[in-house]
Amino acid sequence: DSNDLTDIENFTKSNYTAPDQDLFGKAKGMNVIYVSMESLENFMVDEKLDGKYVMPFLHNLEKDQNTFYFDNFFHQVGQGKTSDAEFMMANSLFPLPQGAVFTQKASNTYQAQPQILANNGYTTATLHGNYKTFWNRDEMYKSLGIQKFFDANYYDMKDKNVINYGMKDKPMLKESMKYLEGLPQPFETKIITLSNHFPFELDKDDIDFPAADTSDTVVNKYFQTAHYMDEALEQFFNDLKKSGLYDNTVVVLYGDHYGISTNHNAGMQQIMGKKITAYENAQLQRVPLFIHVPGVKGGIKHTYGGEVDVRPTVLHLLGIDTKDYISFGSDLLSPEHREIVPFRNGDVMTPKFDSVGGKCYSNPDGTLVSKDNCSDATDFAKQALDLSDKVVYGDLLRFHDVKGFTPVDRSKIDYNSDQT
Ligand code: GP9
Ligand code: MN
Repeated sequence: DSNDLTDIENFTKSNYTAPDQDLFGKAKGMNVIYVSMESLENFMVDEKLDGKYVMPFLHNLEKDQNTFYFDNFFHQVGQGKTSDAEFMMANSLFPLPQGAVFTQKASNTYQAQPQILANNGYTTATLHGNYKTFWNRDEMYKSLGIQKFFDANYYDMKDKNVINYGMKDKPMLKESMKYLEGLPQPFETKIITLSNHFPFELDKDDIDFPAADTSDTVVNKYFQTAHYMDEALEQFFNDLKKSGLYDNTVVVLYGDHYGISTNHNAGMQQIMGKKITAYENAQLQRVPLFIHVPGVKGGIKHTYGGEVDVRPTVLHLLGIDTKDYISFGSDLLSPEHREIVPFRNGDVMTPKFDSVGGKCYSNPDGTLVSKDNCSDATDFAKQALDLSDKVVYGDLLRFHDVKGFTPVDRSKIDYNSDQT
């Protein structure tokens, strides 16, 4: 009810952190392309096999002068996996404790980033080489204000181009260029990659990197699909440069969630050279986040954050104030950014202490310490998750007006008509 909404606004307002004034609006009017990098864990970005980087393109992007790279950035997904990550990026709300919010709460009212940007003259779209009903995307996307959806029907799904869940990353990103070039600017798009998805299958012709040499073939093949994705991303950046889009587009690349589950701890132990304890497994929930902003000096950032923090970060770069929106995350580039990262399972990561499975560890050495050390973080996380769940379960944004924001009219969005 509306009392809940008052509590929620009090909480999110008191946790709002003002943007860095030198960065606010630095990307005003630029296009934005999000790339969801399937199952990519952060350790892979600096990982070598036989003396060669598995992902040389992403590894070099860390040091690109216009790129912010976050190396203490965590996924926060629940059972909705890729779709939960999409939900956080768009709404700065947490996904649900059980099930996928995309399937359970697709007809709620949201004040999502695509609709916020549509209100600012942007065209909004998603491109993905799988069919539009997967994860109920064709329903949820309308509620988020995503105007166009280029799904598998827009791609050449011949046998040679398809594996596992859908289109392979290289042909998919290649074919996506014509759709991106055809969009009215400025646009905000998201491209969801697929090839680096469990169980990490590739056709022989697509393999040009060795498998790792552990006792677990899933872990071993992960190195090959990650390498394939890296080559696909390099090809994509080169195509963006050729098209001219590169110079007026912010590109946000993020790992959607972990790739290797705890079923494969034995193999991971051989990669990491240490036992994968509960504490170490929590450390492995880091995913890479890169934000390339033309003309802006980037850098490697050690700030702790998570997927729920990306919306205010990007909106502030675009010069859009977020004070009046309900956000459970905070701007990663704000000097006041709050470094508490709740996981959907209740674990919490901070620079000094991590709460994992109800135990408190000092970070980064992983020694067990008294729970008092974690209580500020766990209290905050519990409150944030509970209040976010109230928003989603109660569909409370129905009652939340933001001055100047026009809500989505779902009847105006139709993914069955020609999207080009
Ligand atoms: C399917 C793709 C993979 O369309 O997004 O989903 P996941 O299994 O990672 O949630
Ligand atoms: Mn995924």
